[in-house]
Amino acid sequence: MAHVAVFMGSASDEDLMKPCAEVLDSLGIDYVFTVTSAHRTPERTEALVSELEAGGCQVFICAAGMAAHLAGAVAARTTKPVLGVPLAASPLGGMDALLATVQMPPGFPVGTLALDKAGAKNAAWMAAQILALADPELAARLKAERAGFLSSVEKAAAKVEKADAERRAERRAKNSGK
Ligand code: RP5
Repeated sequence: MAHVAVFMGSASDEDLMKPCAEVLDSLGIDYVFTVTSAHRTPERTEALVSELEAGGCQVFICAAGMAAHLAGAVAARTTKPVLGVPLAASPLGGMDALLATVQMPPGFPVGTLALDKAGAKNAAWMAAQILALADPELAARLKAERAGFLSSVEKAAAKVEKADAERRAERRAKNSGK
């Protein structure tokens, strides 16, 4: 059963949204990953929301560029949480999609993430955090992932500090020989 739906406005959005699927996979979350457009296929969008919601979908992630109304159109049809990922798909660099996604009228919120791949990843993390409210196993997995982030930063810090110490030692040796 898919707990999360990932909708994109166009197949041209797929590359930017693959990282979202990767995070969901890494957390063992079942999801649907598909294309549907607020403007070009409004009936398909409406039918997908109804079908997936009836099948147990808990969170909708919607990514689109340009006049990005997909997340808003989905939010109009469900009271499940809707997360929006604005994509930079026009000469306006994503500002168009950001404003279209974030500026929802009261009562129809879209939790808007960052642009492009960063937002794609965080939409998946946010969806996982929402699901984890009612899933203690997933909550434990999220905590473990956080521990992984901590250790990767610590490793990176140790590497940077070591390289810096070596460069300083080299400079000191050079300067003392002058
Ligand atoms: C939006 O328009 C899509 O989400 C995409 O980002 C952009 C361009 O779509 P295509 O013309 O490539 O289908 O609706």
